[in-house]
Amino acid sequence: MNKNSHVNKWVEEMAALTQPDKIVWIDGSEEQAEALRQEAMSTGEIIKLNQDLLPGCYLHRTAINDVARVEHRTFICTTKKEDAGNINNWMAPKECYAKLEKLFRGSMKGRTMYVIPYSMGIVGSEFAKYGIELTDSIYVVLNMLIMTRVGTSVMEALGDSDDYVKGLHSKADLDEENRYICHFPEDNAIWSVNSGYGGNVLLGKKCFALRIASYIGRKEGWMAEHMLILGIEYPNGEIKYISAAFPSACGKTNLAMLIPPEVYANKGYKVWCVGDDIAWLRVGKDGRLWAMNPENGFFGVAPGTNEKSNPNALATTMKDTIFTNVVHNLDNNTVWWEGLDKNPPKNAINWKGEKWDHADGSKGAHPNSRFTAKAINCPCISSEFENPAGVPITAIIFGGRRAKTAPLVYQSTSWQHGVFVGSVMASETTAAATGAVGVVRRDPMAMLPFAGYDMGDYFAHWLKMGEKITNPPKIFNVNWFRLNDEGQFIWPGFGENMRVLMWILDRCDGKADAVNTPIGYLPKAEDLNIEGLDISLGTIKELLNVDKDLWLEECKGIREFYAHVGSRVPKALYDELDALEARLSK
Ligand code: GTP
Ligand code: SPV
Ligand code: MN
Repeated sequence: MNKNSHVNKWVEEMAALTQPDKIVWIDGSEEQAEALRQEAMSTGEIIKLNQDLLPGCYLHRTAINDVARVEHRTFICTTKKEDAGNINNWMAPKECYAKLEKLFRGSMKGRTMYVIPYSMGIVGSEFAKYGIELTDSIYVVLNMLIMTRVGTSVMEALGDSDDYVKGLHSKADLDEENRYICHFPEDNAIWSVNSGYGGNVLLGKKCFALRIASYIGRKEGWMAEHMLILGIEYPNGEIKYISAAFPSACGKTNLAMLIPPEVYANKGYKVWCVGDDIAWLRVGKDGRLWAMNPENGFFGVAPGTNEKSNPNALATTMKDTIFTNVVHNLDNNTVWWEGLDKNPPKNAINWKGEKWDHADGSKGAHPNSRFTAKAINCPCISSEFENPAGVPITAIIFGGRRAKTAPLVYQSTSWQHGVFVGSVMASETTAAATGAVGVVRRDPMAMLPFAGYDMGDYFAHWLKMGEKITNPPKIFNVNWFRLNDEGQFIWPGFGENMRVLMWILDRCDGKADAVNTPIGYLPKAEDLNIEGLDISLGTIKELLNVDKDLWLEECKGIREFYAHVGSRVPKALYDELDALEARLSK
């Protein structure tokens, strides 16, 4: 089917290892996709949902021990251990290949190997990067068809080149004890075995577009970040773009698709989504930082998505969507999840495939259940979504889930200080990865599980990028998740977050005032627009409170974290830490 001898040779080698019964090349056509859906339905791998209510939509359930990314089984395999750094799990490439070859040997016997040529970015464009994923899972094929640009056009764009990411995936027997997600940045290769869950197996996403791409980006002078990209349109038609890095399940999809509250909507403000999870950022000829979304769809968290919190995401999932690990409503053959509405279905199957009665108090959908939906089906998709150059970024936002400590918003005082703010981010863990939920951990730039090389070098790369951007975005930090003493969220969040974004853009425009505090610039409480909100000025002051003792404690934690990251943490960041501590101690 193709003329690229590098690709043919590699596919042959991998087939010799995994021994599939047959090999099928994915061409990107609807006919082929439909035939695969039919096959997956016949085996129960996917269930066709009510086509009147949810046209083109299907339900899939993963194995119950395979519902999230497995960070402890994710490896960066560089020749030198130092290059992977202290934060990443490391194995020597030779050792890792040998170990995984045993698991892959014959793993596709009796199965089909699908060859998926895909592009991250617009096929044929300057910044696009190509990958080929070999997989024995139709579910993976169907998801990749939504999440990336797939098919014959990618092979044409690749031509005779061997510059593509070689991804090998097999479900094998889904053995948790032998589950490995391994990256070989020096070989442009990813091997994933014994999982069938999203981030572990849709190799274009976290594995390529973040881990491998961050490694390539460092060499080539650009950045691959765990960031949403959104545009805010002013009543005069001008659009300003923001990118924001929050850890997994901390609100990127929600912010990227936000609906302006009435105070802004009535004046003609609009919000456009360019991306909800990953941004590739480059310095443009104009000296600004430009961001593009390499993906073609959304792999979004289902629970909590509803008509009020994120109507745009909900609308996006009304057609051509694969739902994973949600509740199956047997009465009308649709889906449900916690937080969709207050009417859990009576006649239902839970994410484990069992008859489910919500009255027993158990969750029907897995907390990390997801929808895979096409970006073009999103009502607020940006007109720049398909622009290969991306969009110019005015502000970068970092944020996480912090019950106390971090205020609603603050601004860094320089690029270097902003990089410091990003590097010390911390957040409570969520269901997006296996392990304990709700534990505060450092998650620099929301990249802790995704940097493809040493974290200290990664910080240095951020600082170096700052030197190249003559007109850099301003850097901010937000926290939508502050809790009161009763454990409730103080800030209403979701669409109301636009009020904070407007202060941020006003700051970038030199239009808003600020208070200079030890941690950075904070809004004056009166300067946040709370018109139409049932919230007092006193509450805003509480949200903006900076507790010096908590922050001094924080500094200790940061010092420990930097020590753990290791010797490559740039001195400039230690200078920032010393200066912060000095300001707090005054
Ligand atoms: P990944 O896809 O894992 O990278 O997650 P994400 O960062 O895109 O997070 P998402 O927008 O899917 O939100 C995750 C959860 O946080 C959902 O249950 C949301 O309902 C909830 N959430 C999002 N934004 C807010 C907010 O502003 N306030 C509160 N309280 N919850 C929010
Ligand atoms: C995340 O966990 O940050 C996700 C979902 O966006 S996954 O694709 O599983 O990584
Ligand atoms: Mn994510």
